[in-house]
Amino acid sequence: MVGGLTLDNLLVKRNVIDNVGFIKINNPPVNAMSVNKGVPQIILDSLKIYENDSTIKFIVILGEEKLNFSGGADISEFGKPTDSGKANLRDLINYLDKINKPCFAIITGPTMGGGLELALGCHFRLADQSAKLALPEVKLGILPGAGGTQRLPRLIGVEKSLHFMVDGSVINSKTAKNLGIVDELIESKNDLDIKKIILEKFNDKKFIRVSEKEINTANLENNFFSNFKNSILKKKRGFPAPFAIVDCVEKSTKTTFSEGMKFERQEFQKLVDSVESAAQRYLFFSERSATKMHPPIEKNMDDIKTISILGAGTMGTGIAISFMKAGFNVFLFDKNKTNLEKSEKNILNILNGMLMKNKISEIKLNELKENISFIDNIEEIGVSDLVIEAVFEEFEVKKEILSEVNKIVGKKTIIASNTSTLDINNLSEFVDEPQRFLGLHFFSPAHVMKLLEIVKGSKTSLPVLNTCIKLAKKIGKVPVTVGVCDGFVGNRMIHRYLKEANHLLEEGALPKDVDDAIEEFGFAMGPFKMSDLAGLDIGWAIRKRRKKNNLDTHKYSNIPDRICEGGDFGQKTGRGYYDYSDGPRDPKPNKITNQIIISESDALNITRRSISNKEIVSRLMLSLITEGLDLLDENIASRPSDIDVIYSYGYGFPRYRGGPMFHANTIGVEKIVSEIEEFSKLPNCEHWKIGNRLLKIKNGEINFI
Ligand code: T1G
Repeated sequence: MVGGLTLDNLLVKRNVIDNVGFIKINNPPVNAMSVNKGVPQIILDSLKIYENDSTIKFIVILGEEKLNFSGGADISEFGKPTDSGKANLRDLINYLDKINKPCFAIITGPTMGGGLELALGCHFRLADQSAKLALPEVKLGILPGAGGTQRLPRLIGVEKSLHFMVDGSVINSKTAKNLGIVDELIESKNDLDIKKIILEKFNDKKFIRVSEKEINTANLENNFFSNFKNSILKKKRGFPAPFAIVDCVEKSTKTTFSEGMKFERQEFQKLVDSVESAAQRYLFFSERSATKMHPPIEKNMDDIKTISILGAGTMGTGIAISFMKAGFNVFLFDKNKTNLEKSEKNILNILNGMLMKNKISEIKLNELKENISFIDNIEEIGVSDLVIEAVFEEFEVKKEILSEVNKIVGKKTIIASNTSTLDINNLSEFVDEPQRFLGLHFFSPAHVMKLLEIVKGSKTSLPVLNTCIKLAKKIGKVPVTVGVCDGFVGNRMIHRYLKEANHLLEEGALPKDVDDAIEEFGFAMGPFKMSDLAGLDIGWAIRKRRKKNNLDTHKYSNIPDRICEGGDFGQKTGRGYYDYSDGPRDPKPNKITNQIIISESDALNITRRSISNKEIVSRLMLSLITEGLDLLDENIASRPSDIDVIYSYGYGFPRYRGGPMFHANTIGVEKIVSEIEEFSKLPNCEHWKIGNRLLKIKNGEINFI
C-alpha cells in the first residue's frame, strides 16, 4: 500500500509509506491522551495492527499535521472515574515496551507530561525546532505517573532528571538532544522526510528499550537523595509532589523497573487524591477561563504596535520593560530628565543581567535596546496605538496627564491607567470616546509579576477589552478582567486583610506573631513584612483618601497611622512594623511600634491576650474570603476562580491551597459560618457578619467555587 490512508476514526489516523507505518494523533487542541475518548486505546490498536503486519518494519507516532505531539494525560479526567474498559497511557506505554519493531516518536510543539512519557516509551525520539519538552506534572501537584520517574533517570541520569521533574521546566529540542532525551534533530515532520531519515540513520540501528537501560549511580554520594530533598525544602515547602518525585527516582536506583513502576503508581495515586493537587489542577483550568477573551470576539482586532508609557518611575519602567522584551515599539515619557536617565540605567542593568545569565544574546540585547525610546517631549506619543499612564497615584495628577494625552493622540488610540485604586469611570471623563479607556493594573515589579488586572470601565468597549487581553498574553501576563470599585479585586481584599491584621495587634498579637502564622500557612511573606516592603506611606495615603470618601464600613485601627505619623514608612525609612537596622532581610522587633500597639490596646480598653496561630490564620483568610464574596455579589469579580487566579499570581497565595475561594470550599460553609459567629463575639470584632452570599452558600443555593 503506497500512500493508502485508512481512517479508523478521527482521533487517530494511520497511513503507510513502503515499510513505515504512521500513527497520527488527532485530538485538538493539544492531543491530550483522553482515556474516555479512547485516544490511548486507538494508538494501542494501531500498534498491534502494524506489529502483525509483516510489511511494516518501522512504526512512527506523531501529531496530525499542525498538531503537537501530545500535551499529556487529559487533566480534566483526574479525580473522575475513567472508562475502565479502555486502555490508559500506562497500558499503551507498557505495550510499547514489549513490541518487537522499532518505534519512533516525532516530537513537535508542546510534548509534555504523559506525552513525553509516551515518547520515552518509544525506542527513538526525533524532534524539530517547535518542540517544547517538559514533565510539568509537579505544577499540577502530581508526578509523571506513566513511567517518567523510572525511564528518565535511565536515559539522562539521576540528577538531571530530578531537576527536570522537580522544576517542571520546559526545554527546547537542542537542549533535549544535548541531554540525551532526543536522538535526532529534524527540519520537518513530513512523512517522506521522516521515512528518509529513518532509512538513512536508523535502518540497521539496534533499538533499545529505555526500561532495560541501567541507571548510572556511580557518582551518587551516599545521602544524595536526602540532601536533594533538603536543598528543595525551602522552595517547595507545602508541595508534596516534588518530594514524592525524589522518592520515586530513589526507588528507581534501588529496585527493578517493574517494582519502580508499582511504587510510582502508588505515589501518583496518593497525589492525585490530595487536596494540594486538586487545588493546582483547579488553578490550571481557572487561569485558562480567567484569561479568555469576551465574546463576541471581533475578527480583525486592532493590531497594537507602538505603546507609550507615561511616568518613568518604578512601575512605568517595569511596564516599559515588559513591552520592550515582547518586541513592541515603546516610548517611555517623563518630563523629569533625571527620572528618564535613572530608568534607562535600570533597564540597561536588567538587560546586561539577562546577557550574563545567557537568557539573551548580545544581538538580542541590541535589538531590544532599539525597541525603546526615552522621551521628555509628550507630543512624541502621538503615534501610539496604546498609551498607559503610570504617574503618581493622585487623582489630580492623573487627571492632568490624561487631559494632555487626550489632546495629542488619535481617536482610535487606546488609553489606559495603571492606577491601583482610583475610580476608572471618574478618570475616563478626561478622555474623549471613553469606550477606548480602561485600567491596566500591573503589579510591582511589573516586568516580573505575571498578574494584570484589566479594569473594565462602564463605557469600555468589548473590542478594546479583548485587544488588551490579547496584548497581555503577548507580554506573558495573566490578564483577569475586573469591574470598578476602590482597589478593584486584589487591593480591596488586601485592604480588608490588613485591617484585620491590625485588629489582631490591638487584641494581643505582635507583628512577628501574625507574620509567622501566615508564613507557616504558606505565604512567602506575612502582612506586616509585606506592608513594610511596599512602604507604609502608600497605605497611609489610601486610608486618608478612603476616610475622606467614607469608603470604610468599619473603623481602621489607629496603629498604622500612628507609626506613619512618627515618620516610619517601613524598609524605605529603616523602620516600620519592624526595625531594619540589621538590613532589609533581617527584620527585628521595633520597640516604638510595639509601644504604639500596646498603648492602642489600652486606648480601646482591650485586655491583651495570647492569640493562637489558628485564630490568626482563620481571621485573615476569612477576611479575604468574605470580601471576595462581596466582590462577587457586586459583580466586580465575575467568578470565584478569577479571585483565586488574582491571589495566586498577584498576592503570593500558596498555590497548593488554590486561592481564597478554593480554600473556603475546602474548609466548608458550616465551619466558616460558625467561626465568623465566634469571632463576632470577641471584643473589637463586631465587624464580623454573615454576608448575603455566604447565607446563600449556607442554604445550598450556590457554592464557593
Ligand atoms: N488535559 C486537558 N486539557 C488540556 C490539557 C491537558 N493535558 N492541556 C491543555 N488543555 C486544554 C486547556 O485547558 C485549554 O482548554 C486548551 O487545551 C488549550 O490550552 C500520566 C498525569 C500544552 C503548553 O501539564 O501546559 O500527563 O480553555 O490555552 O497556551 O504523567 O496547555 O480552550 O477549553 O493552555 O497553547 C501534563 C498542560 C498532564 C501540560 C498548550 N501536561 N498544558 O498551551 O493552550 S498530567 C501538562 C499546557 C500527565 C502523566 C500525567 C498547555 C500547553 P480551553 P492552552 P497553549
